Amino acid sequence: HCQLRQGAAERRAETHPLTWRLREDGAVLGLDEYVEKDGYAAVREVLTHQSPDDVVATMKEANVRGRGGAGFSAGMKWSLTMKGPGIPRGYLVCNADEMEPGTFKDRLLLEQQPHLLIEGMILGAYANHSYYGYIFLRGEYVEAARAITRALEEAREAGWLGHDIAGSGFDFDIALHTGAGRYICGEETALINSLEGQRANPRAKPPFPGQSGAWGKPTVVNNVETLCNAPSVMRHGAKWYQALSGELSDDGGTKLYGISGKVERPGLWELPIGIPGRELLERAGGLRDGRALKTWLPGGGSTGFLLPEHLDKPLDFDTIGELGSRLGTGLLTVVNEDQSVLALVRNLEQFFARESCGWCTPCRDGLPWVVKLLQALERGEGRRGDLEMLDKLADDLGPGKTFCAHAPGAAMPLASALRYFRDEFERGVAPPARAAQADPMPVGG
Ligand code: L3W
Repeated sequence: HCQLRQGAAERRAETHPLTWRLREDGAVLGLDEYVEKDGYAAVREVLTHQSPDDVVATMKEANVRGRGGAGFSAGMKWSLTMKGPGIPRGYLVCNADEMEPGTFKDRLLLEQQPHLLIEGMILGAYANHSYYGYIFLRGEYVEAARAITRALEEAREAGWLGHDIAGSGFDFDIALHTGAGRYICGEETALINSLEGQRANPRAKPPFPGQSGAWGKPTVVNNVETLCNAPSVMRHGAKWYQALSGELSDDGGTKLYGISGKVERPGLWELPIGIPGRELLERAGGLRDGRALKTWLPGGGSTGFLLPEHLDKPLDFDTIGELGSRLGTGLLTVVNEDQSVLALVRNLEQFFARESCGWCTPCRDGLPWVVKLLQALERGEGRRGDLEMLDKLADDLGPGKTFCAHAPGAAMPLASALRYFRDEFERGVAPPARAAQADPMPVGG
C-alpha cells in the first residue's frame, strides 16, 4: 500500500513540496540527487542568514499543523519550547512510530526520501536550540531503517550533520532509534520514556515536552510529515506555502492523503490540504466490485466514522473536527455495504485494548470490557442494557479522563458507530429468554 499514485509528470516543485523529488521507480533518493534538486538549500540559507526566531515566525505564519493527527500548530509548538540563555539545549525528536491503523504515509517519506526529513530536523533543531536529534522509528520499518542509516552517514560525511553545519557555527547530530512494536510509543511522552529506556507509559502534561521532556531537557516531538514540510516553508516562504491550499482550507500546504479498504486502487497522493474525500475516492478508482460505500474513517482507527454524505467536506482539521470526528493522519479507510461495522469496531477495540499501557483505569479496564460486550453482540448474545453500557464506556474513555489520547482515540470509532449504525448493535442483542417470554403455565406434556 505504500505507493505514491502520482507519476513524476504530475508532481512539480511548486505544488508538491513533499514528493516532487521522488523517483519514479520508488528507489531511495541519495544525497547527490537530493542536493541536485535543491536539497539542503533551506538549511544553508537559514543557518547562515536567519535567526531561530525567524524560523519559528515563518512556520507559525505558514500554519503547518501537526500531521501526526492532533493538528497542533508546529510553529506554535516551536515558539513554546524553553530556550535562551541559561536554559540547557535539549532534543528534537521525530515521531516515526507510524502505527495508526490504516496509515502508511510517513513510511513513504522515510523509505524514499530520508534527506528531506533530516533537513527538516536540522531546521527544527535550529529553531528550538536543540543539540541532538532522535528518529524514533517503528521497528517493523526495516527498509526505512536502512535508508535512514545510509542517509545519516551521507549527511555527516557531507557536513550537513555534526559540528559547524554549513559553516554556520551550529552543531547538531541525529541518532536512529527503532521501537519494539508498541502503538503507545507513538504518544509523545510515552515515546520519551521509551527513548530514556523506561517503560512506555505516558507522562502527565503539563509539563509539556517543550518545557521538560527527554532527560528533563526541553524536547520537541514532531511527526515525520510535519518536519518534512519545514524545508519548503523556509525556502519559499509562508505565503507560498499558504497559497498551496488556497481557498480550500485555512491550514497551509499539502497533505499526504491515502486510501485503503474496499477500493480499486489503494495508495497515497500529495494534494492540497482541504480537498474533499470524494476526490480521493475517485482517484482510488471508486469502490471495488461496484459495491456501495457504507462508511469511512478519515484518518486511522482513532478517528470517528463518517457517512457518504460527508464526502464533499474539506479534509482538514477543523472541518472534520466539526463533524464530530478527527482528520487524524488523513488516510481514509473505506467500508462497503457488505461489511459489518460492529465487527470492524470490535477489531479496532481489540487492538486498542491490547496496546493500552494499563496505567489509567478507564483505559486498562474499560477497553477489555468494551471488547467483551462487542464480542457478545457479534455472537448475537448481547443483553438488554449492553448498548447503554457501551454508550457509557465510550463516554468514560473520552477526553480528559486519562493521561493520554489513547482511550479518547479508541472511543471515537466506538461512539460514532453507536451513533450511525446503532441498528447493527441492536441486532446483536439476544431476544428475551424463552422462559420469560412464554406462558408461565406450560400446557400439556
Ligand atoms: C505546548 C501547550 N505544547 C498541546 C502539543 C502537545 C503535542 C501536540 C498535540 O495526539 C493525536 C490524535 C490521534 N503547550 C500544548 C502543547 N501541545 N498543547 O501539541 O497535543 P494533543 O494533546 O492535542 O494530542 P496528542 O496526544 O499529541 C493525539 C493521534 O494522535 N493518534 C495516533 C497517531 C498515530 C500516528 C501515526 O501512526 N503516524 O500519527 C492517537 O491518538 O489522531 O489526534 O505535541 O505536546 N499548551
